Order: sequence, then structure tokens, then C-alpha cells
Amino acid sequence: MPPNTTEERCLEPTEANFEKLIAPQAAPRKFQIVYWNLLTFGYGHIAALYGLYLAFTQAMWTSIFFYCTLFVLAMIGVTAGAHRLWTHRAYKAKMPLQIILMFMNTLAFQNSAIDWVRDHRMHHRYSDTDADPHNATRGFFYSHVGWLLVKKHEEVKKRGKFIDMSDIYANPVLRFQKKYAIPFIGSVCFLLPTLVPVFCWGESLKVAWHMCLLRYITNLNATFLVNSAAHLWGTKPYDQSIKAVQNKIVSFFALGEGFHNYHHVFPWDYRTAELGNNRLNLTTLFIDFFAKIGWAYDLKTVPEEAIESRANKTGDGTDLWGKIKAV
Ligand code: ST9
Ligand code: ZN
Ligand code: ZN
Repeated sequence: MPPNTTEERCLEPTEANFEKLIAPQAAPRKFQIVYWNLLTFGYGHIAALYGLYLAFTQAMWTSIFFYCTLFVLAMIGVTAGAHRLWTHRAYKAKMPLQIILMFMNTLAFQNSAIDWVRDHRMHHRYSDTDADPHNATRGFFYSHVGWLLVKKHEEVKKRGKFIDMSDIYANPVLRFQKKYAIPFIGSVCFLLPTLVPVFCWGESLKVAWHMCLLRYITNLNATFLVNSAAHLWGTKPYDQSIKAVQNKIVSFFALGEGFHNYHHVFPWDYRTAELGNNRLNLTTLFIDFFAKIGWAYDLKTVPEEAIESRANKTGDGTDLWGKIKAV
């Protein structure tokens, strides 16, 4: 039951009243900057820009193809793995697929998948409030990357204690990833992607390192757009009372994750989009392929009538492609 009285909104979080809570929205706060993150993100972005210059001027074609492939694999590790499988349980995956996804997710390095899931469950439970780790009511920069440069809001930590993570903590594949995070992420995300082009086809170390960072930083920004742009600019065919929107450009870069108004209304749908949006939804095609060979199963969807009825009740009158619906 959503909270509806002021009294309920002000309740202190406890297990008993957890379901009744919402958090305050963008209350004034003092930011505590984490300088190490500022430094690493700053260096990463400058190095990625240099990598882009090298990609146009010095890189071998094989390297360009290699890093583009890594971009797609890493993105699917986030979208099909951390997001649709582990956070939302929108489908189930057999052990070999879980292991593949865990490797692809490690290539993306967006913290451990365990921490990612915890933040993302908070994002859905407390969307656009101070208990949402990337609260979009604080603007584009904060929801895009600013939230990773400062200490988290106390509301996130306080209310986060009551988010159910039992399924995630019991998952041996995710526990392994977190336990060996530093050497594992270091090798899979940075070391191997730099050394493979150097030793396998003779790319220069300078080009390989900077393009490795270009690939990583591009993956990060494509994901961040879901939290920023897809909470700010676009249409709301399913629920106009929330901030999440449909944004096709984000869907293109984030392999199908920009149909965000739909996703916030029906988070358990493994497609994160209404049928027909498969054109910009490589992640769905990936899951469908593994469903065909039996490694993905119990794929959850929402019946067309339920989607239409919800759109008619709470949508803004646009269709899934952003056009005004004919009456
Ligand atoms: C990166 C970004 O990792 C990853 C996120 C990407 C965004 C995903 C969004 C997806 C959007 C939508 C879906 C689409 C799908 C994908 C599309 C794909 C295209 N609940 O965090 P700490 C508590 S960037 C409950 O250190 P600080 C907890 O007790 C890559 N409790 O807070 C915790 O202790 P422990 C590199 C929570 O000190 C304690 O607080 N990564 C929660 O304020 C301390 O936690 C980096 O650079 C919660 N949600 O620091 C690292 N959160 O963990 C970036 C916290 O022991 N992060 N607690 O249980 C950091 O350095 C820090 O987290 C910080 C905050 C500085 C931001
Ligand atoms: Zn969202
Ligand atoms: Zn989600």
C-alpha cells in the first residue's frame, strides 16, 4: 500500500511500517564530495576523449571492432544481467547463463552486481525522492553522475536496510563476483581488454589503453543516461504522474532500456518495453535467444489488455513511439 497521510510519510523506517514509507523529495542538503571519485572519473573521461582521437587517427580496424564488441557485451551484462535478471527477476537463468552474464557484467564494472541491485531496487522503491540513490529531482548532472561523486543521502542508507536482498545474497555467482571484485574487475574490465589487442594483433599499448577506457566510459555514460535523460525528457504513455519517460535515443545507446515510463510501471516485464519496441531492444533479442536453447526460462510479460487499460487510465495520450494516439 502506498503511503497517503503526512503522518505515514514521516514515519521512521522499521520493518513493520516499511511498506507505508516514502522519503522526502530533494530536501536541502550539504554535499560531501568524494575526491577520489572526482579524480578517477575526471581522468577516465579525459583519457576516453584521447582514446576517441586515437580511434580516428591511429587505431587498427581490428581494435575498433574488438572494443565495439566489448561495448555490446558489457552493456548486455548490465541490462540482461544486473537489471532484468538480478534486480527485477523478470526471467530465470540457468547456471551457465548466470556465469556468462556475471562475466559480461564484470566487463561493465558498475560496482559489484550486488551493490548495483541494491541501488536499483531502492531506485524503484523510492523513485525521485531522497531515498533514490540517483534522485532525478536534483537535476540532470546529479542523476547522471553527480550522485557517484558525493556521499549517499542518509535516507538511502536508512531506508535501504529494509530492502529485500535475500535472493541476491544467496546467489553464489554474485557472491563470487563481490568477493574477488578487485582482481576480477581489474583483469576482466581493464587488463585483458588492453593486452589482447597488443599481443594478438600488434596494437600499440597507448592506443589499446586509451581505447579500453573509451569503451568503459562510453558504457558508463550510456547507462547513466537511463537515470538522467530517461527521467527528464520524453513522453509518458503509461503513467504521467511519474518522472520516468520514454526516450528513444537512450534506448538506442542502452540497448532497449530507454522505454523507461513503461519500465517503471511494469518493472517485472523482461522486455522492459511494450511488444513492438524490439527494434531498439537488443537485450530482449539476447534473452529470447537463450530462451530458445532453454537457458533462460519463466520470461514474464504483461498482457496487452492490461497495458492498454493502464495507458488509457494514467497515460499522457501518446503511443509507444511518442505520437499522439488517434481517438
Ligand atoms: C558505477 C555506477 O559503479 C553504477 C551504477 C550505474 C547506474 C545504474 C542505474 C541503472 C538504471 C536503470 C536501468 C537500466 C539498465 C541499464 C542500462 C544499461 C545501459 N541500500 O555506497 P557506499 C549503505 S560507476 C542500502 O560506500 P557512501 C550500506 O550500509 C563505476 N544500503 O556509500 C553501505 O555499506 P555496505 C565505478 C545502502 O560512503 C554503506 O551505506 N564505481 C545503499 O555514501 C556505504 O555505502 C565507482 O566509482 C543502498 N542502496 O559512498 C564507485 N547504499 O556496502 C562509485 C549504501 O558495506 N561509488 N548503503 O553494505 C562510490 O564510490 C560510493 O558508493 C559513493 C557513496 C561515493 C557514491
Ligand atoms: Zn528509473
Ligand atoms: Zn529497473
